[in-house]
Amino acid sequence: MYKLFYALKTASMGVRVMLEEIGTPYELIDTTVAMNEPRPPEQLAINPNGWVPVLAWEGGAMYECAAITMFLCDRHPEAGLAPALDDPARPLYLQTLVYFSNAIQNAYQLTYYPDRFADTPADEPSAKRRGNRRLRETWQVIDDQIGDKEWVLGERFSAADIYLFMLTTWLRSAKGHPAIEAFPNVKRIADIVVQRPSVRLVYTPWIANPDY
Ligand SMILES: N[C@@H](CCC(=O)N[C@@H](CS)C(=O)NCC(=O)O)C(=O)O
Repeated sequence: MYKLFYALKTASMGVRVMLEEIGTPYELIDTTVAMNEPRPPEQLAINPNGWVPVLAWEGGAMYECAAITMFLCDRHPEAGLAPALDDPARPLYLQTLVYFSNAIQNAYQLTYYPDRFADTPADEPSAKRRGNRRLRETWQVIDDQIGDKEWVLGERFSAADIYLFMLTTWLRSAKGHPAIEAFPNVKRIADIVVQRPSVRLVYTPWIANPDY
C-alpha cells in the first residue's frame, strides 16, 4: 500500500493519477503547501524541504515528482506507462520527464515562489517576470518537440502525457503566464488526457473551475 502526501493544486495530483492508472491501493495523507503552515513530521522526515509529492511504501520512501514517476512506472511495468529499458522511446521519455522537472517546473517556481529566487522583496517582481518569459521559452520547446505527434513519445500514451497535463493545470493568466492556446500541440494532448477516467477523478476540482 502506497502512502502519498497530498495537497490540491500540486504535483502530488499527478502522482495520484499514476497510482490510479496503475490500479494499486494507496492512501492519501493530507498536507499543505501554505508557507506559514506546518507539515506533518512524517513528511519532513522523508523530505526536509517540506514540499510534495512525497511517496512512502513498505520498505521505502522518496520525493521528487519526476523520480517518483519513473520509479512507479518501473515498479509496475504491467501498467504500460513507460517504455522498457531497451525501447527506442526510452531516452525521449527520460529526457522529457527531467526537462519537465528542471526546466518547466523551475520556471513555474519563479512565478509561484519568487522569494526563493530574489535577494530582496523588491527584486521579486523581476523574478516573476523572468519566470513568465521562461515559461514561454520552455513550453515552446516542448510544443515544438511534440510537433504533429499524437503523444509526447509518438504513437503511444505514457506517463509523460500525464505529467504534461499536470503541468498545464498550473497555467494562470492572473499570474501573467502564457495561455495554453499559445502551445497548440501541448493543448491537443492535454485535451485528450483530461478525458481519462483517472484524470477526471483526481482533477474534479480543477475541471469544475480551472482557477480553483
Ligand atoms: N522538484 C520538486 C518540486 C515540488 C514542488 O515544488 N512542490 C510544490 C507544489 S507543486 C510544493 O510542495 N510547494 C510548497 C513548498 O515548496 O513549500 C518536485 O518536482 O517534486
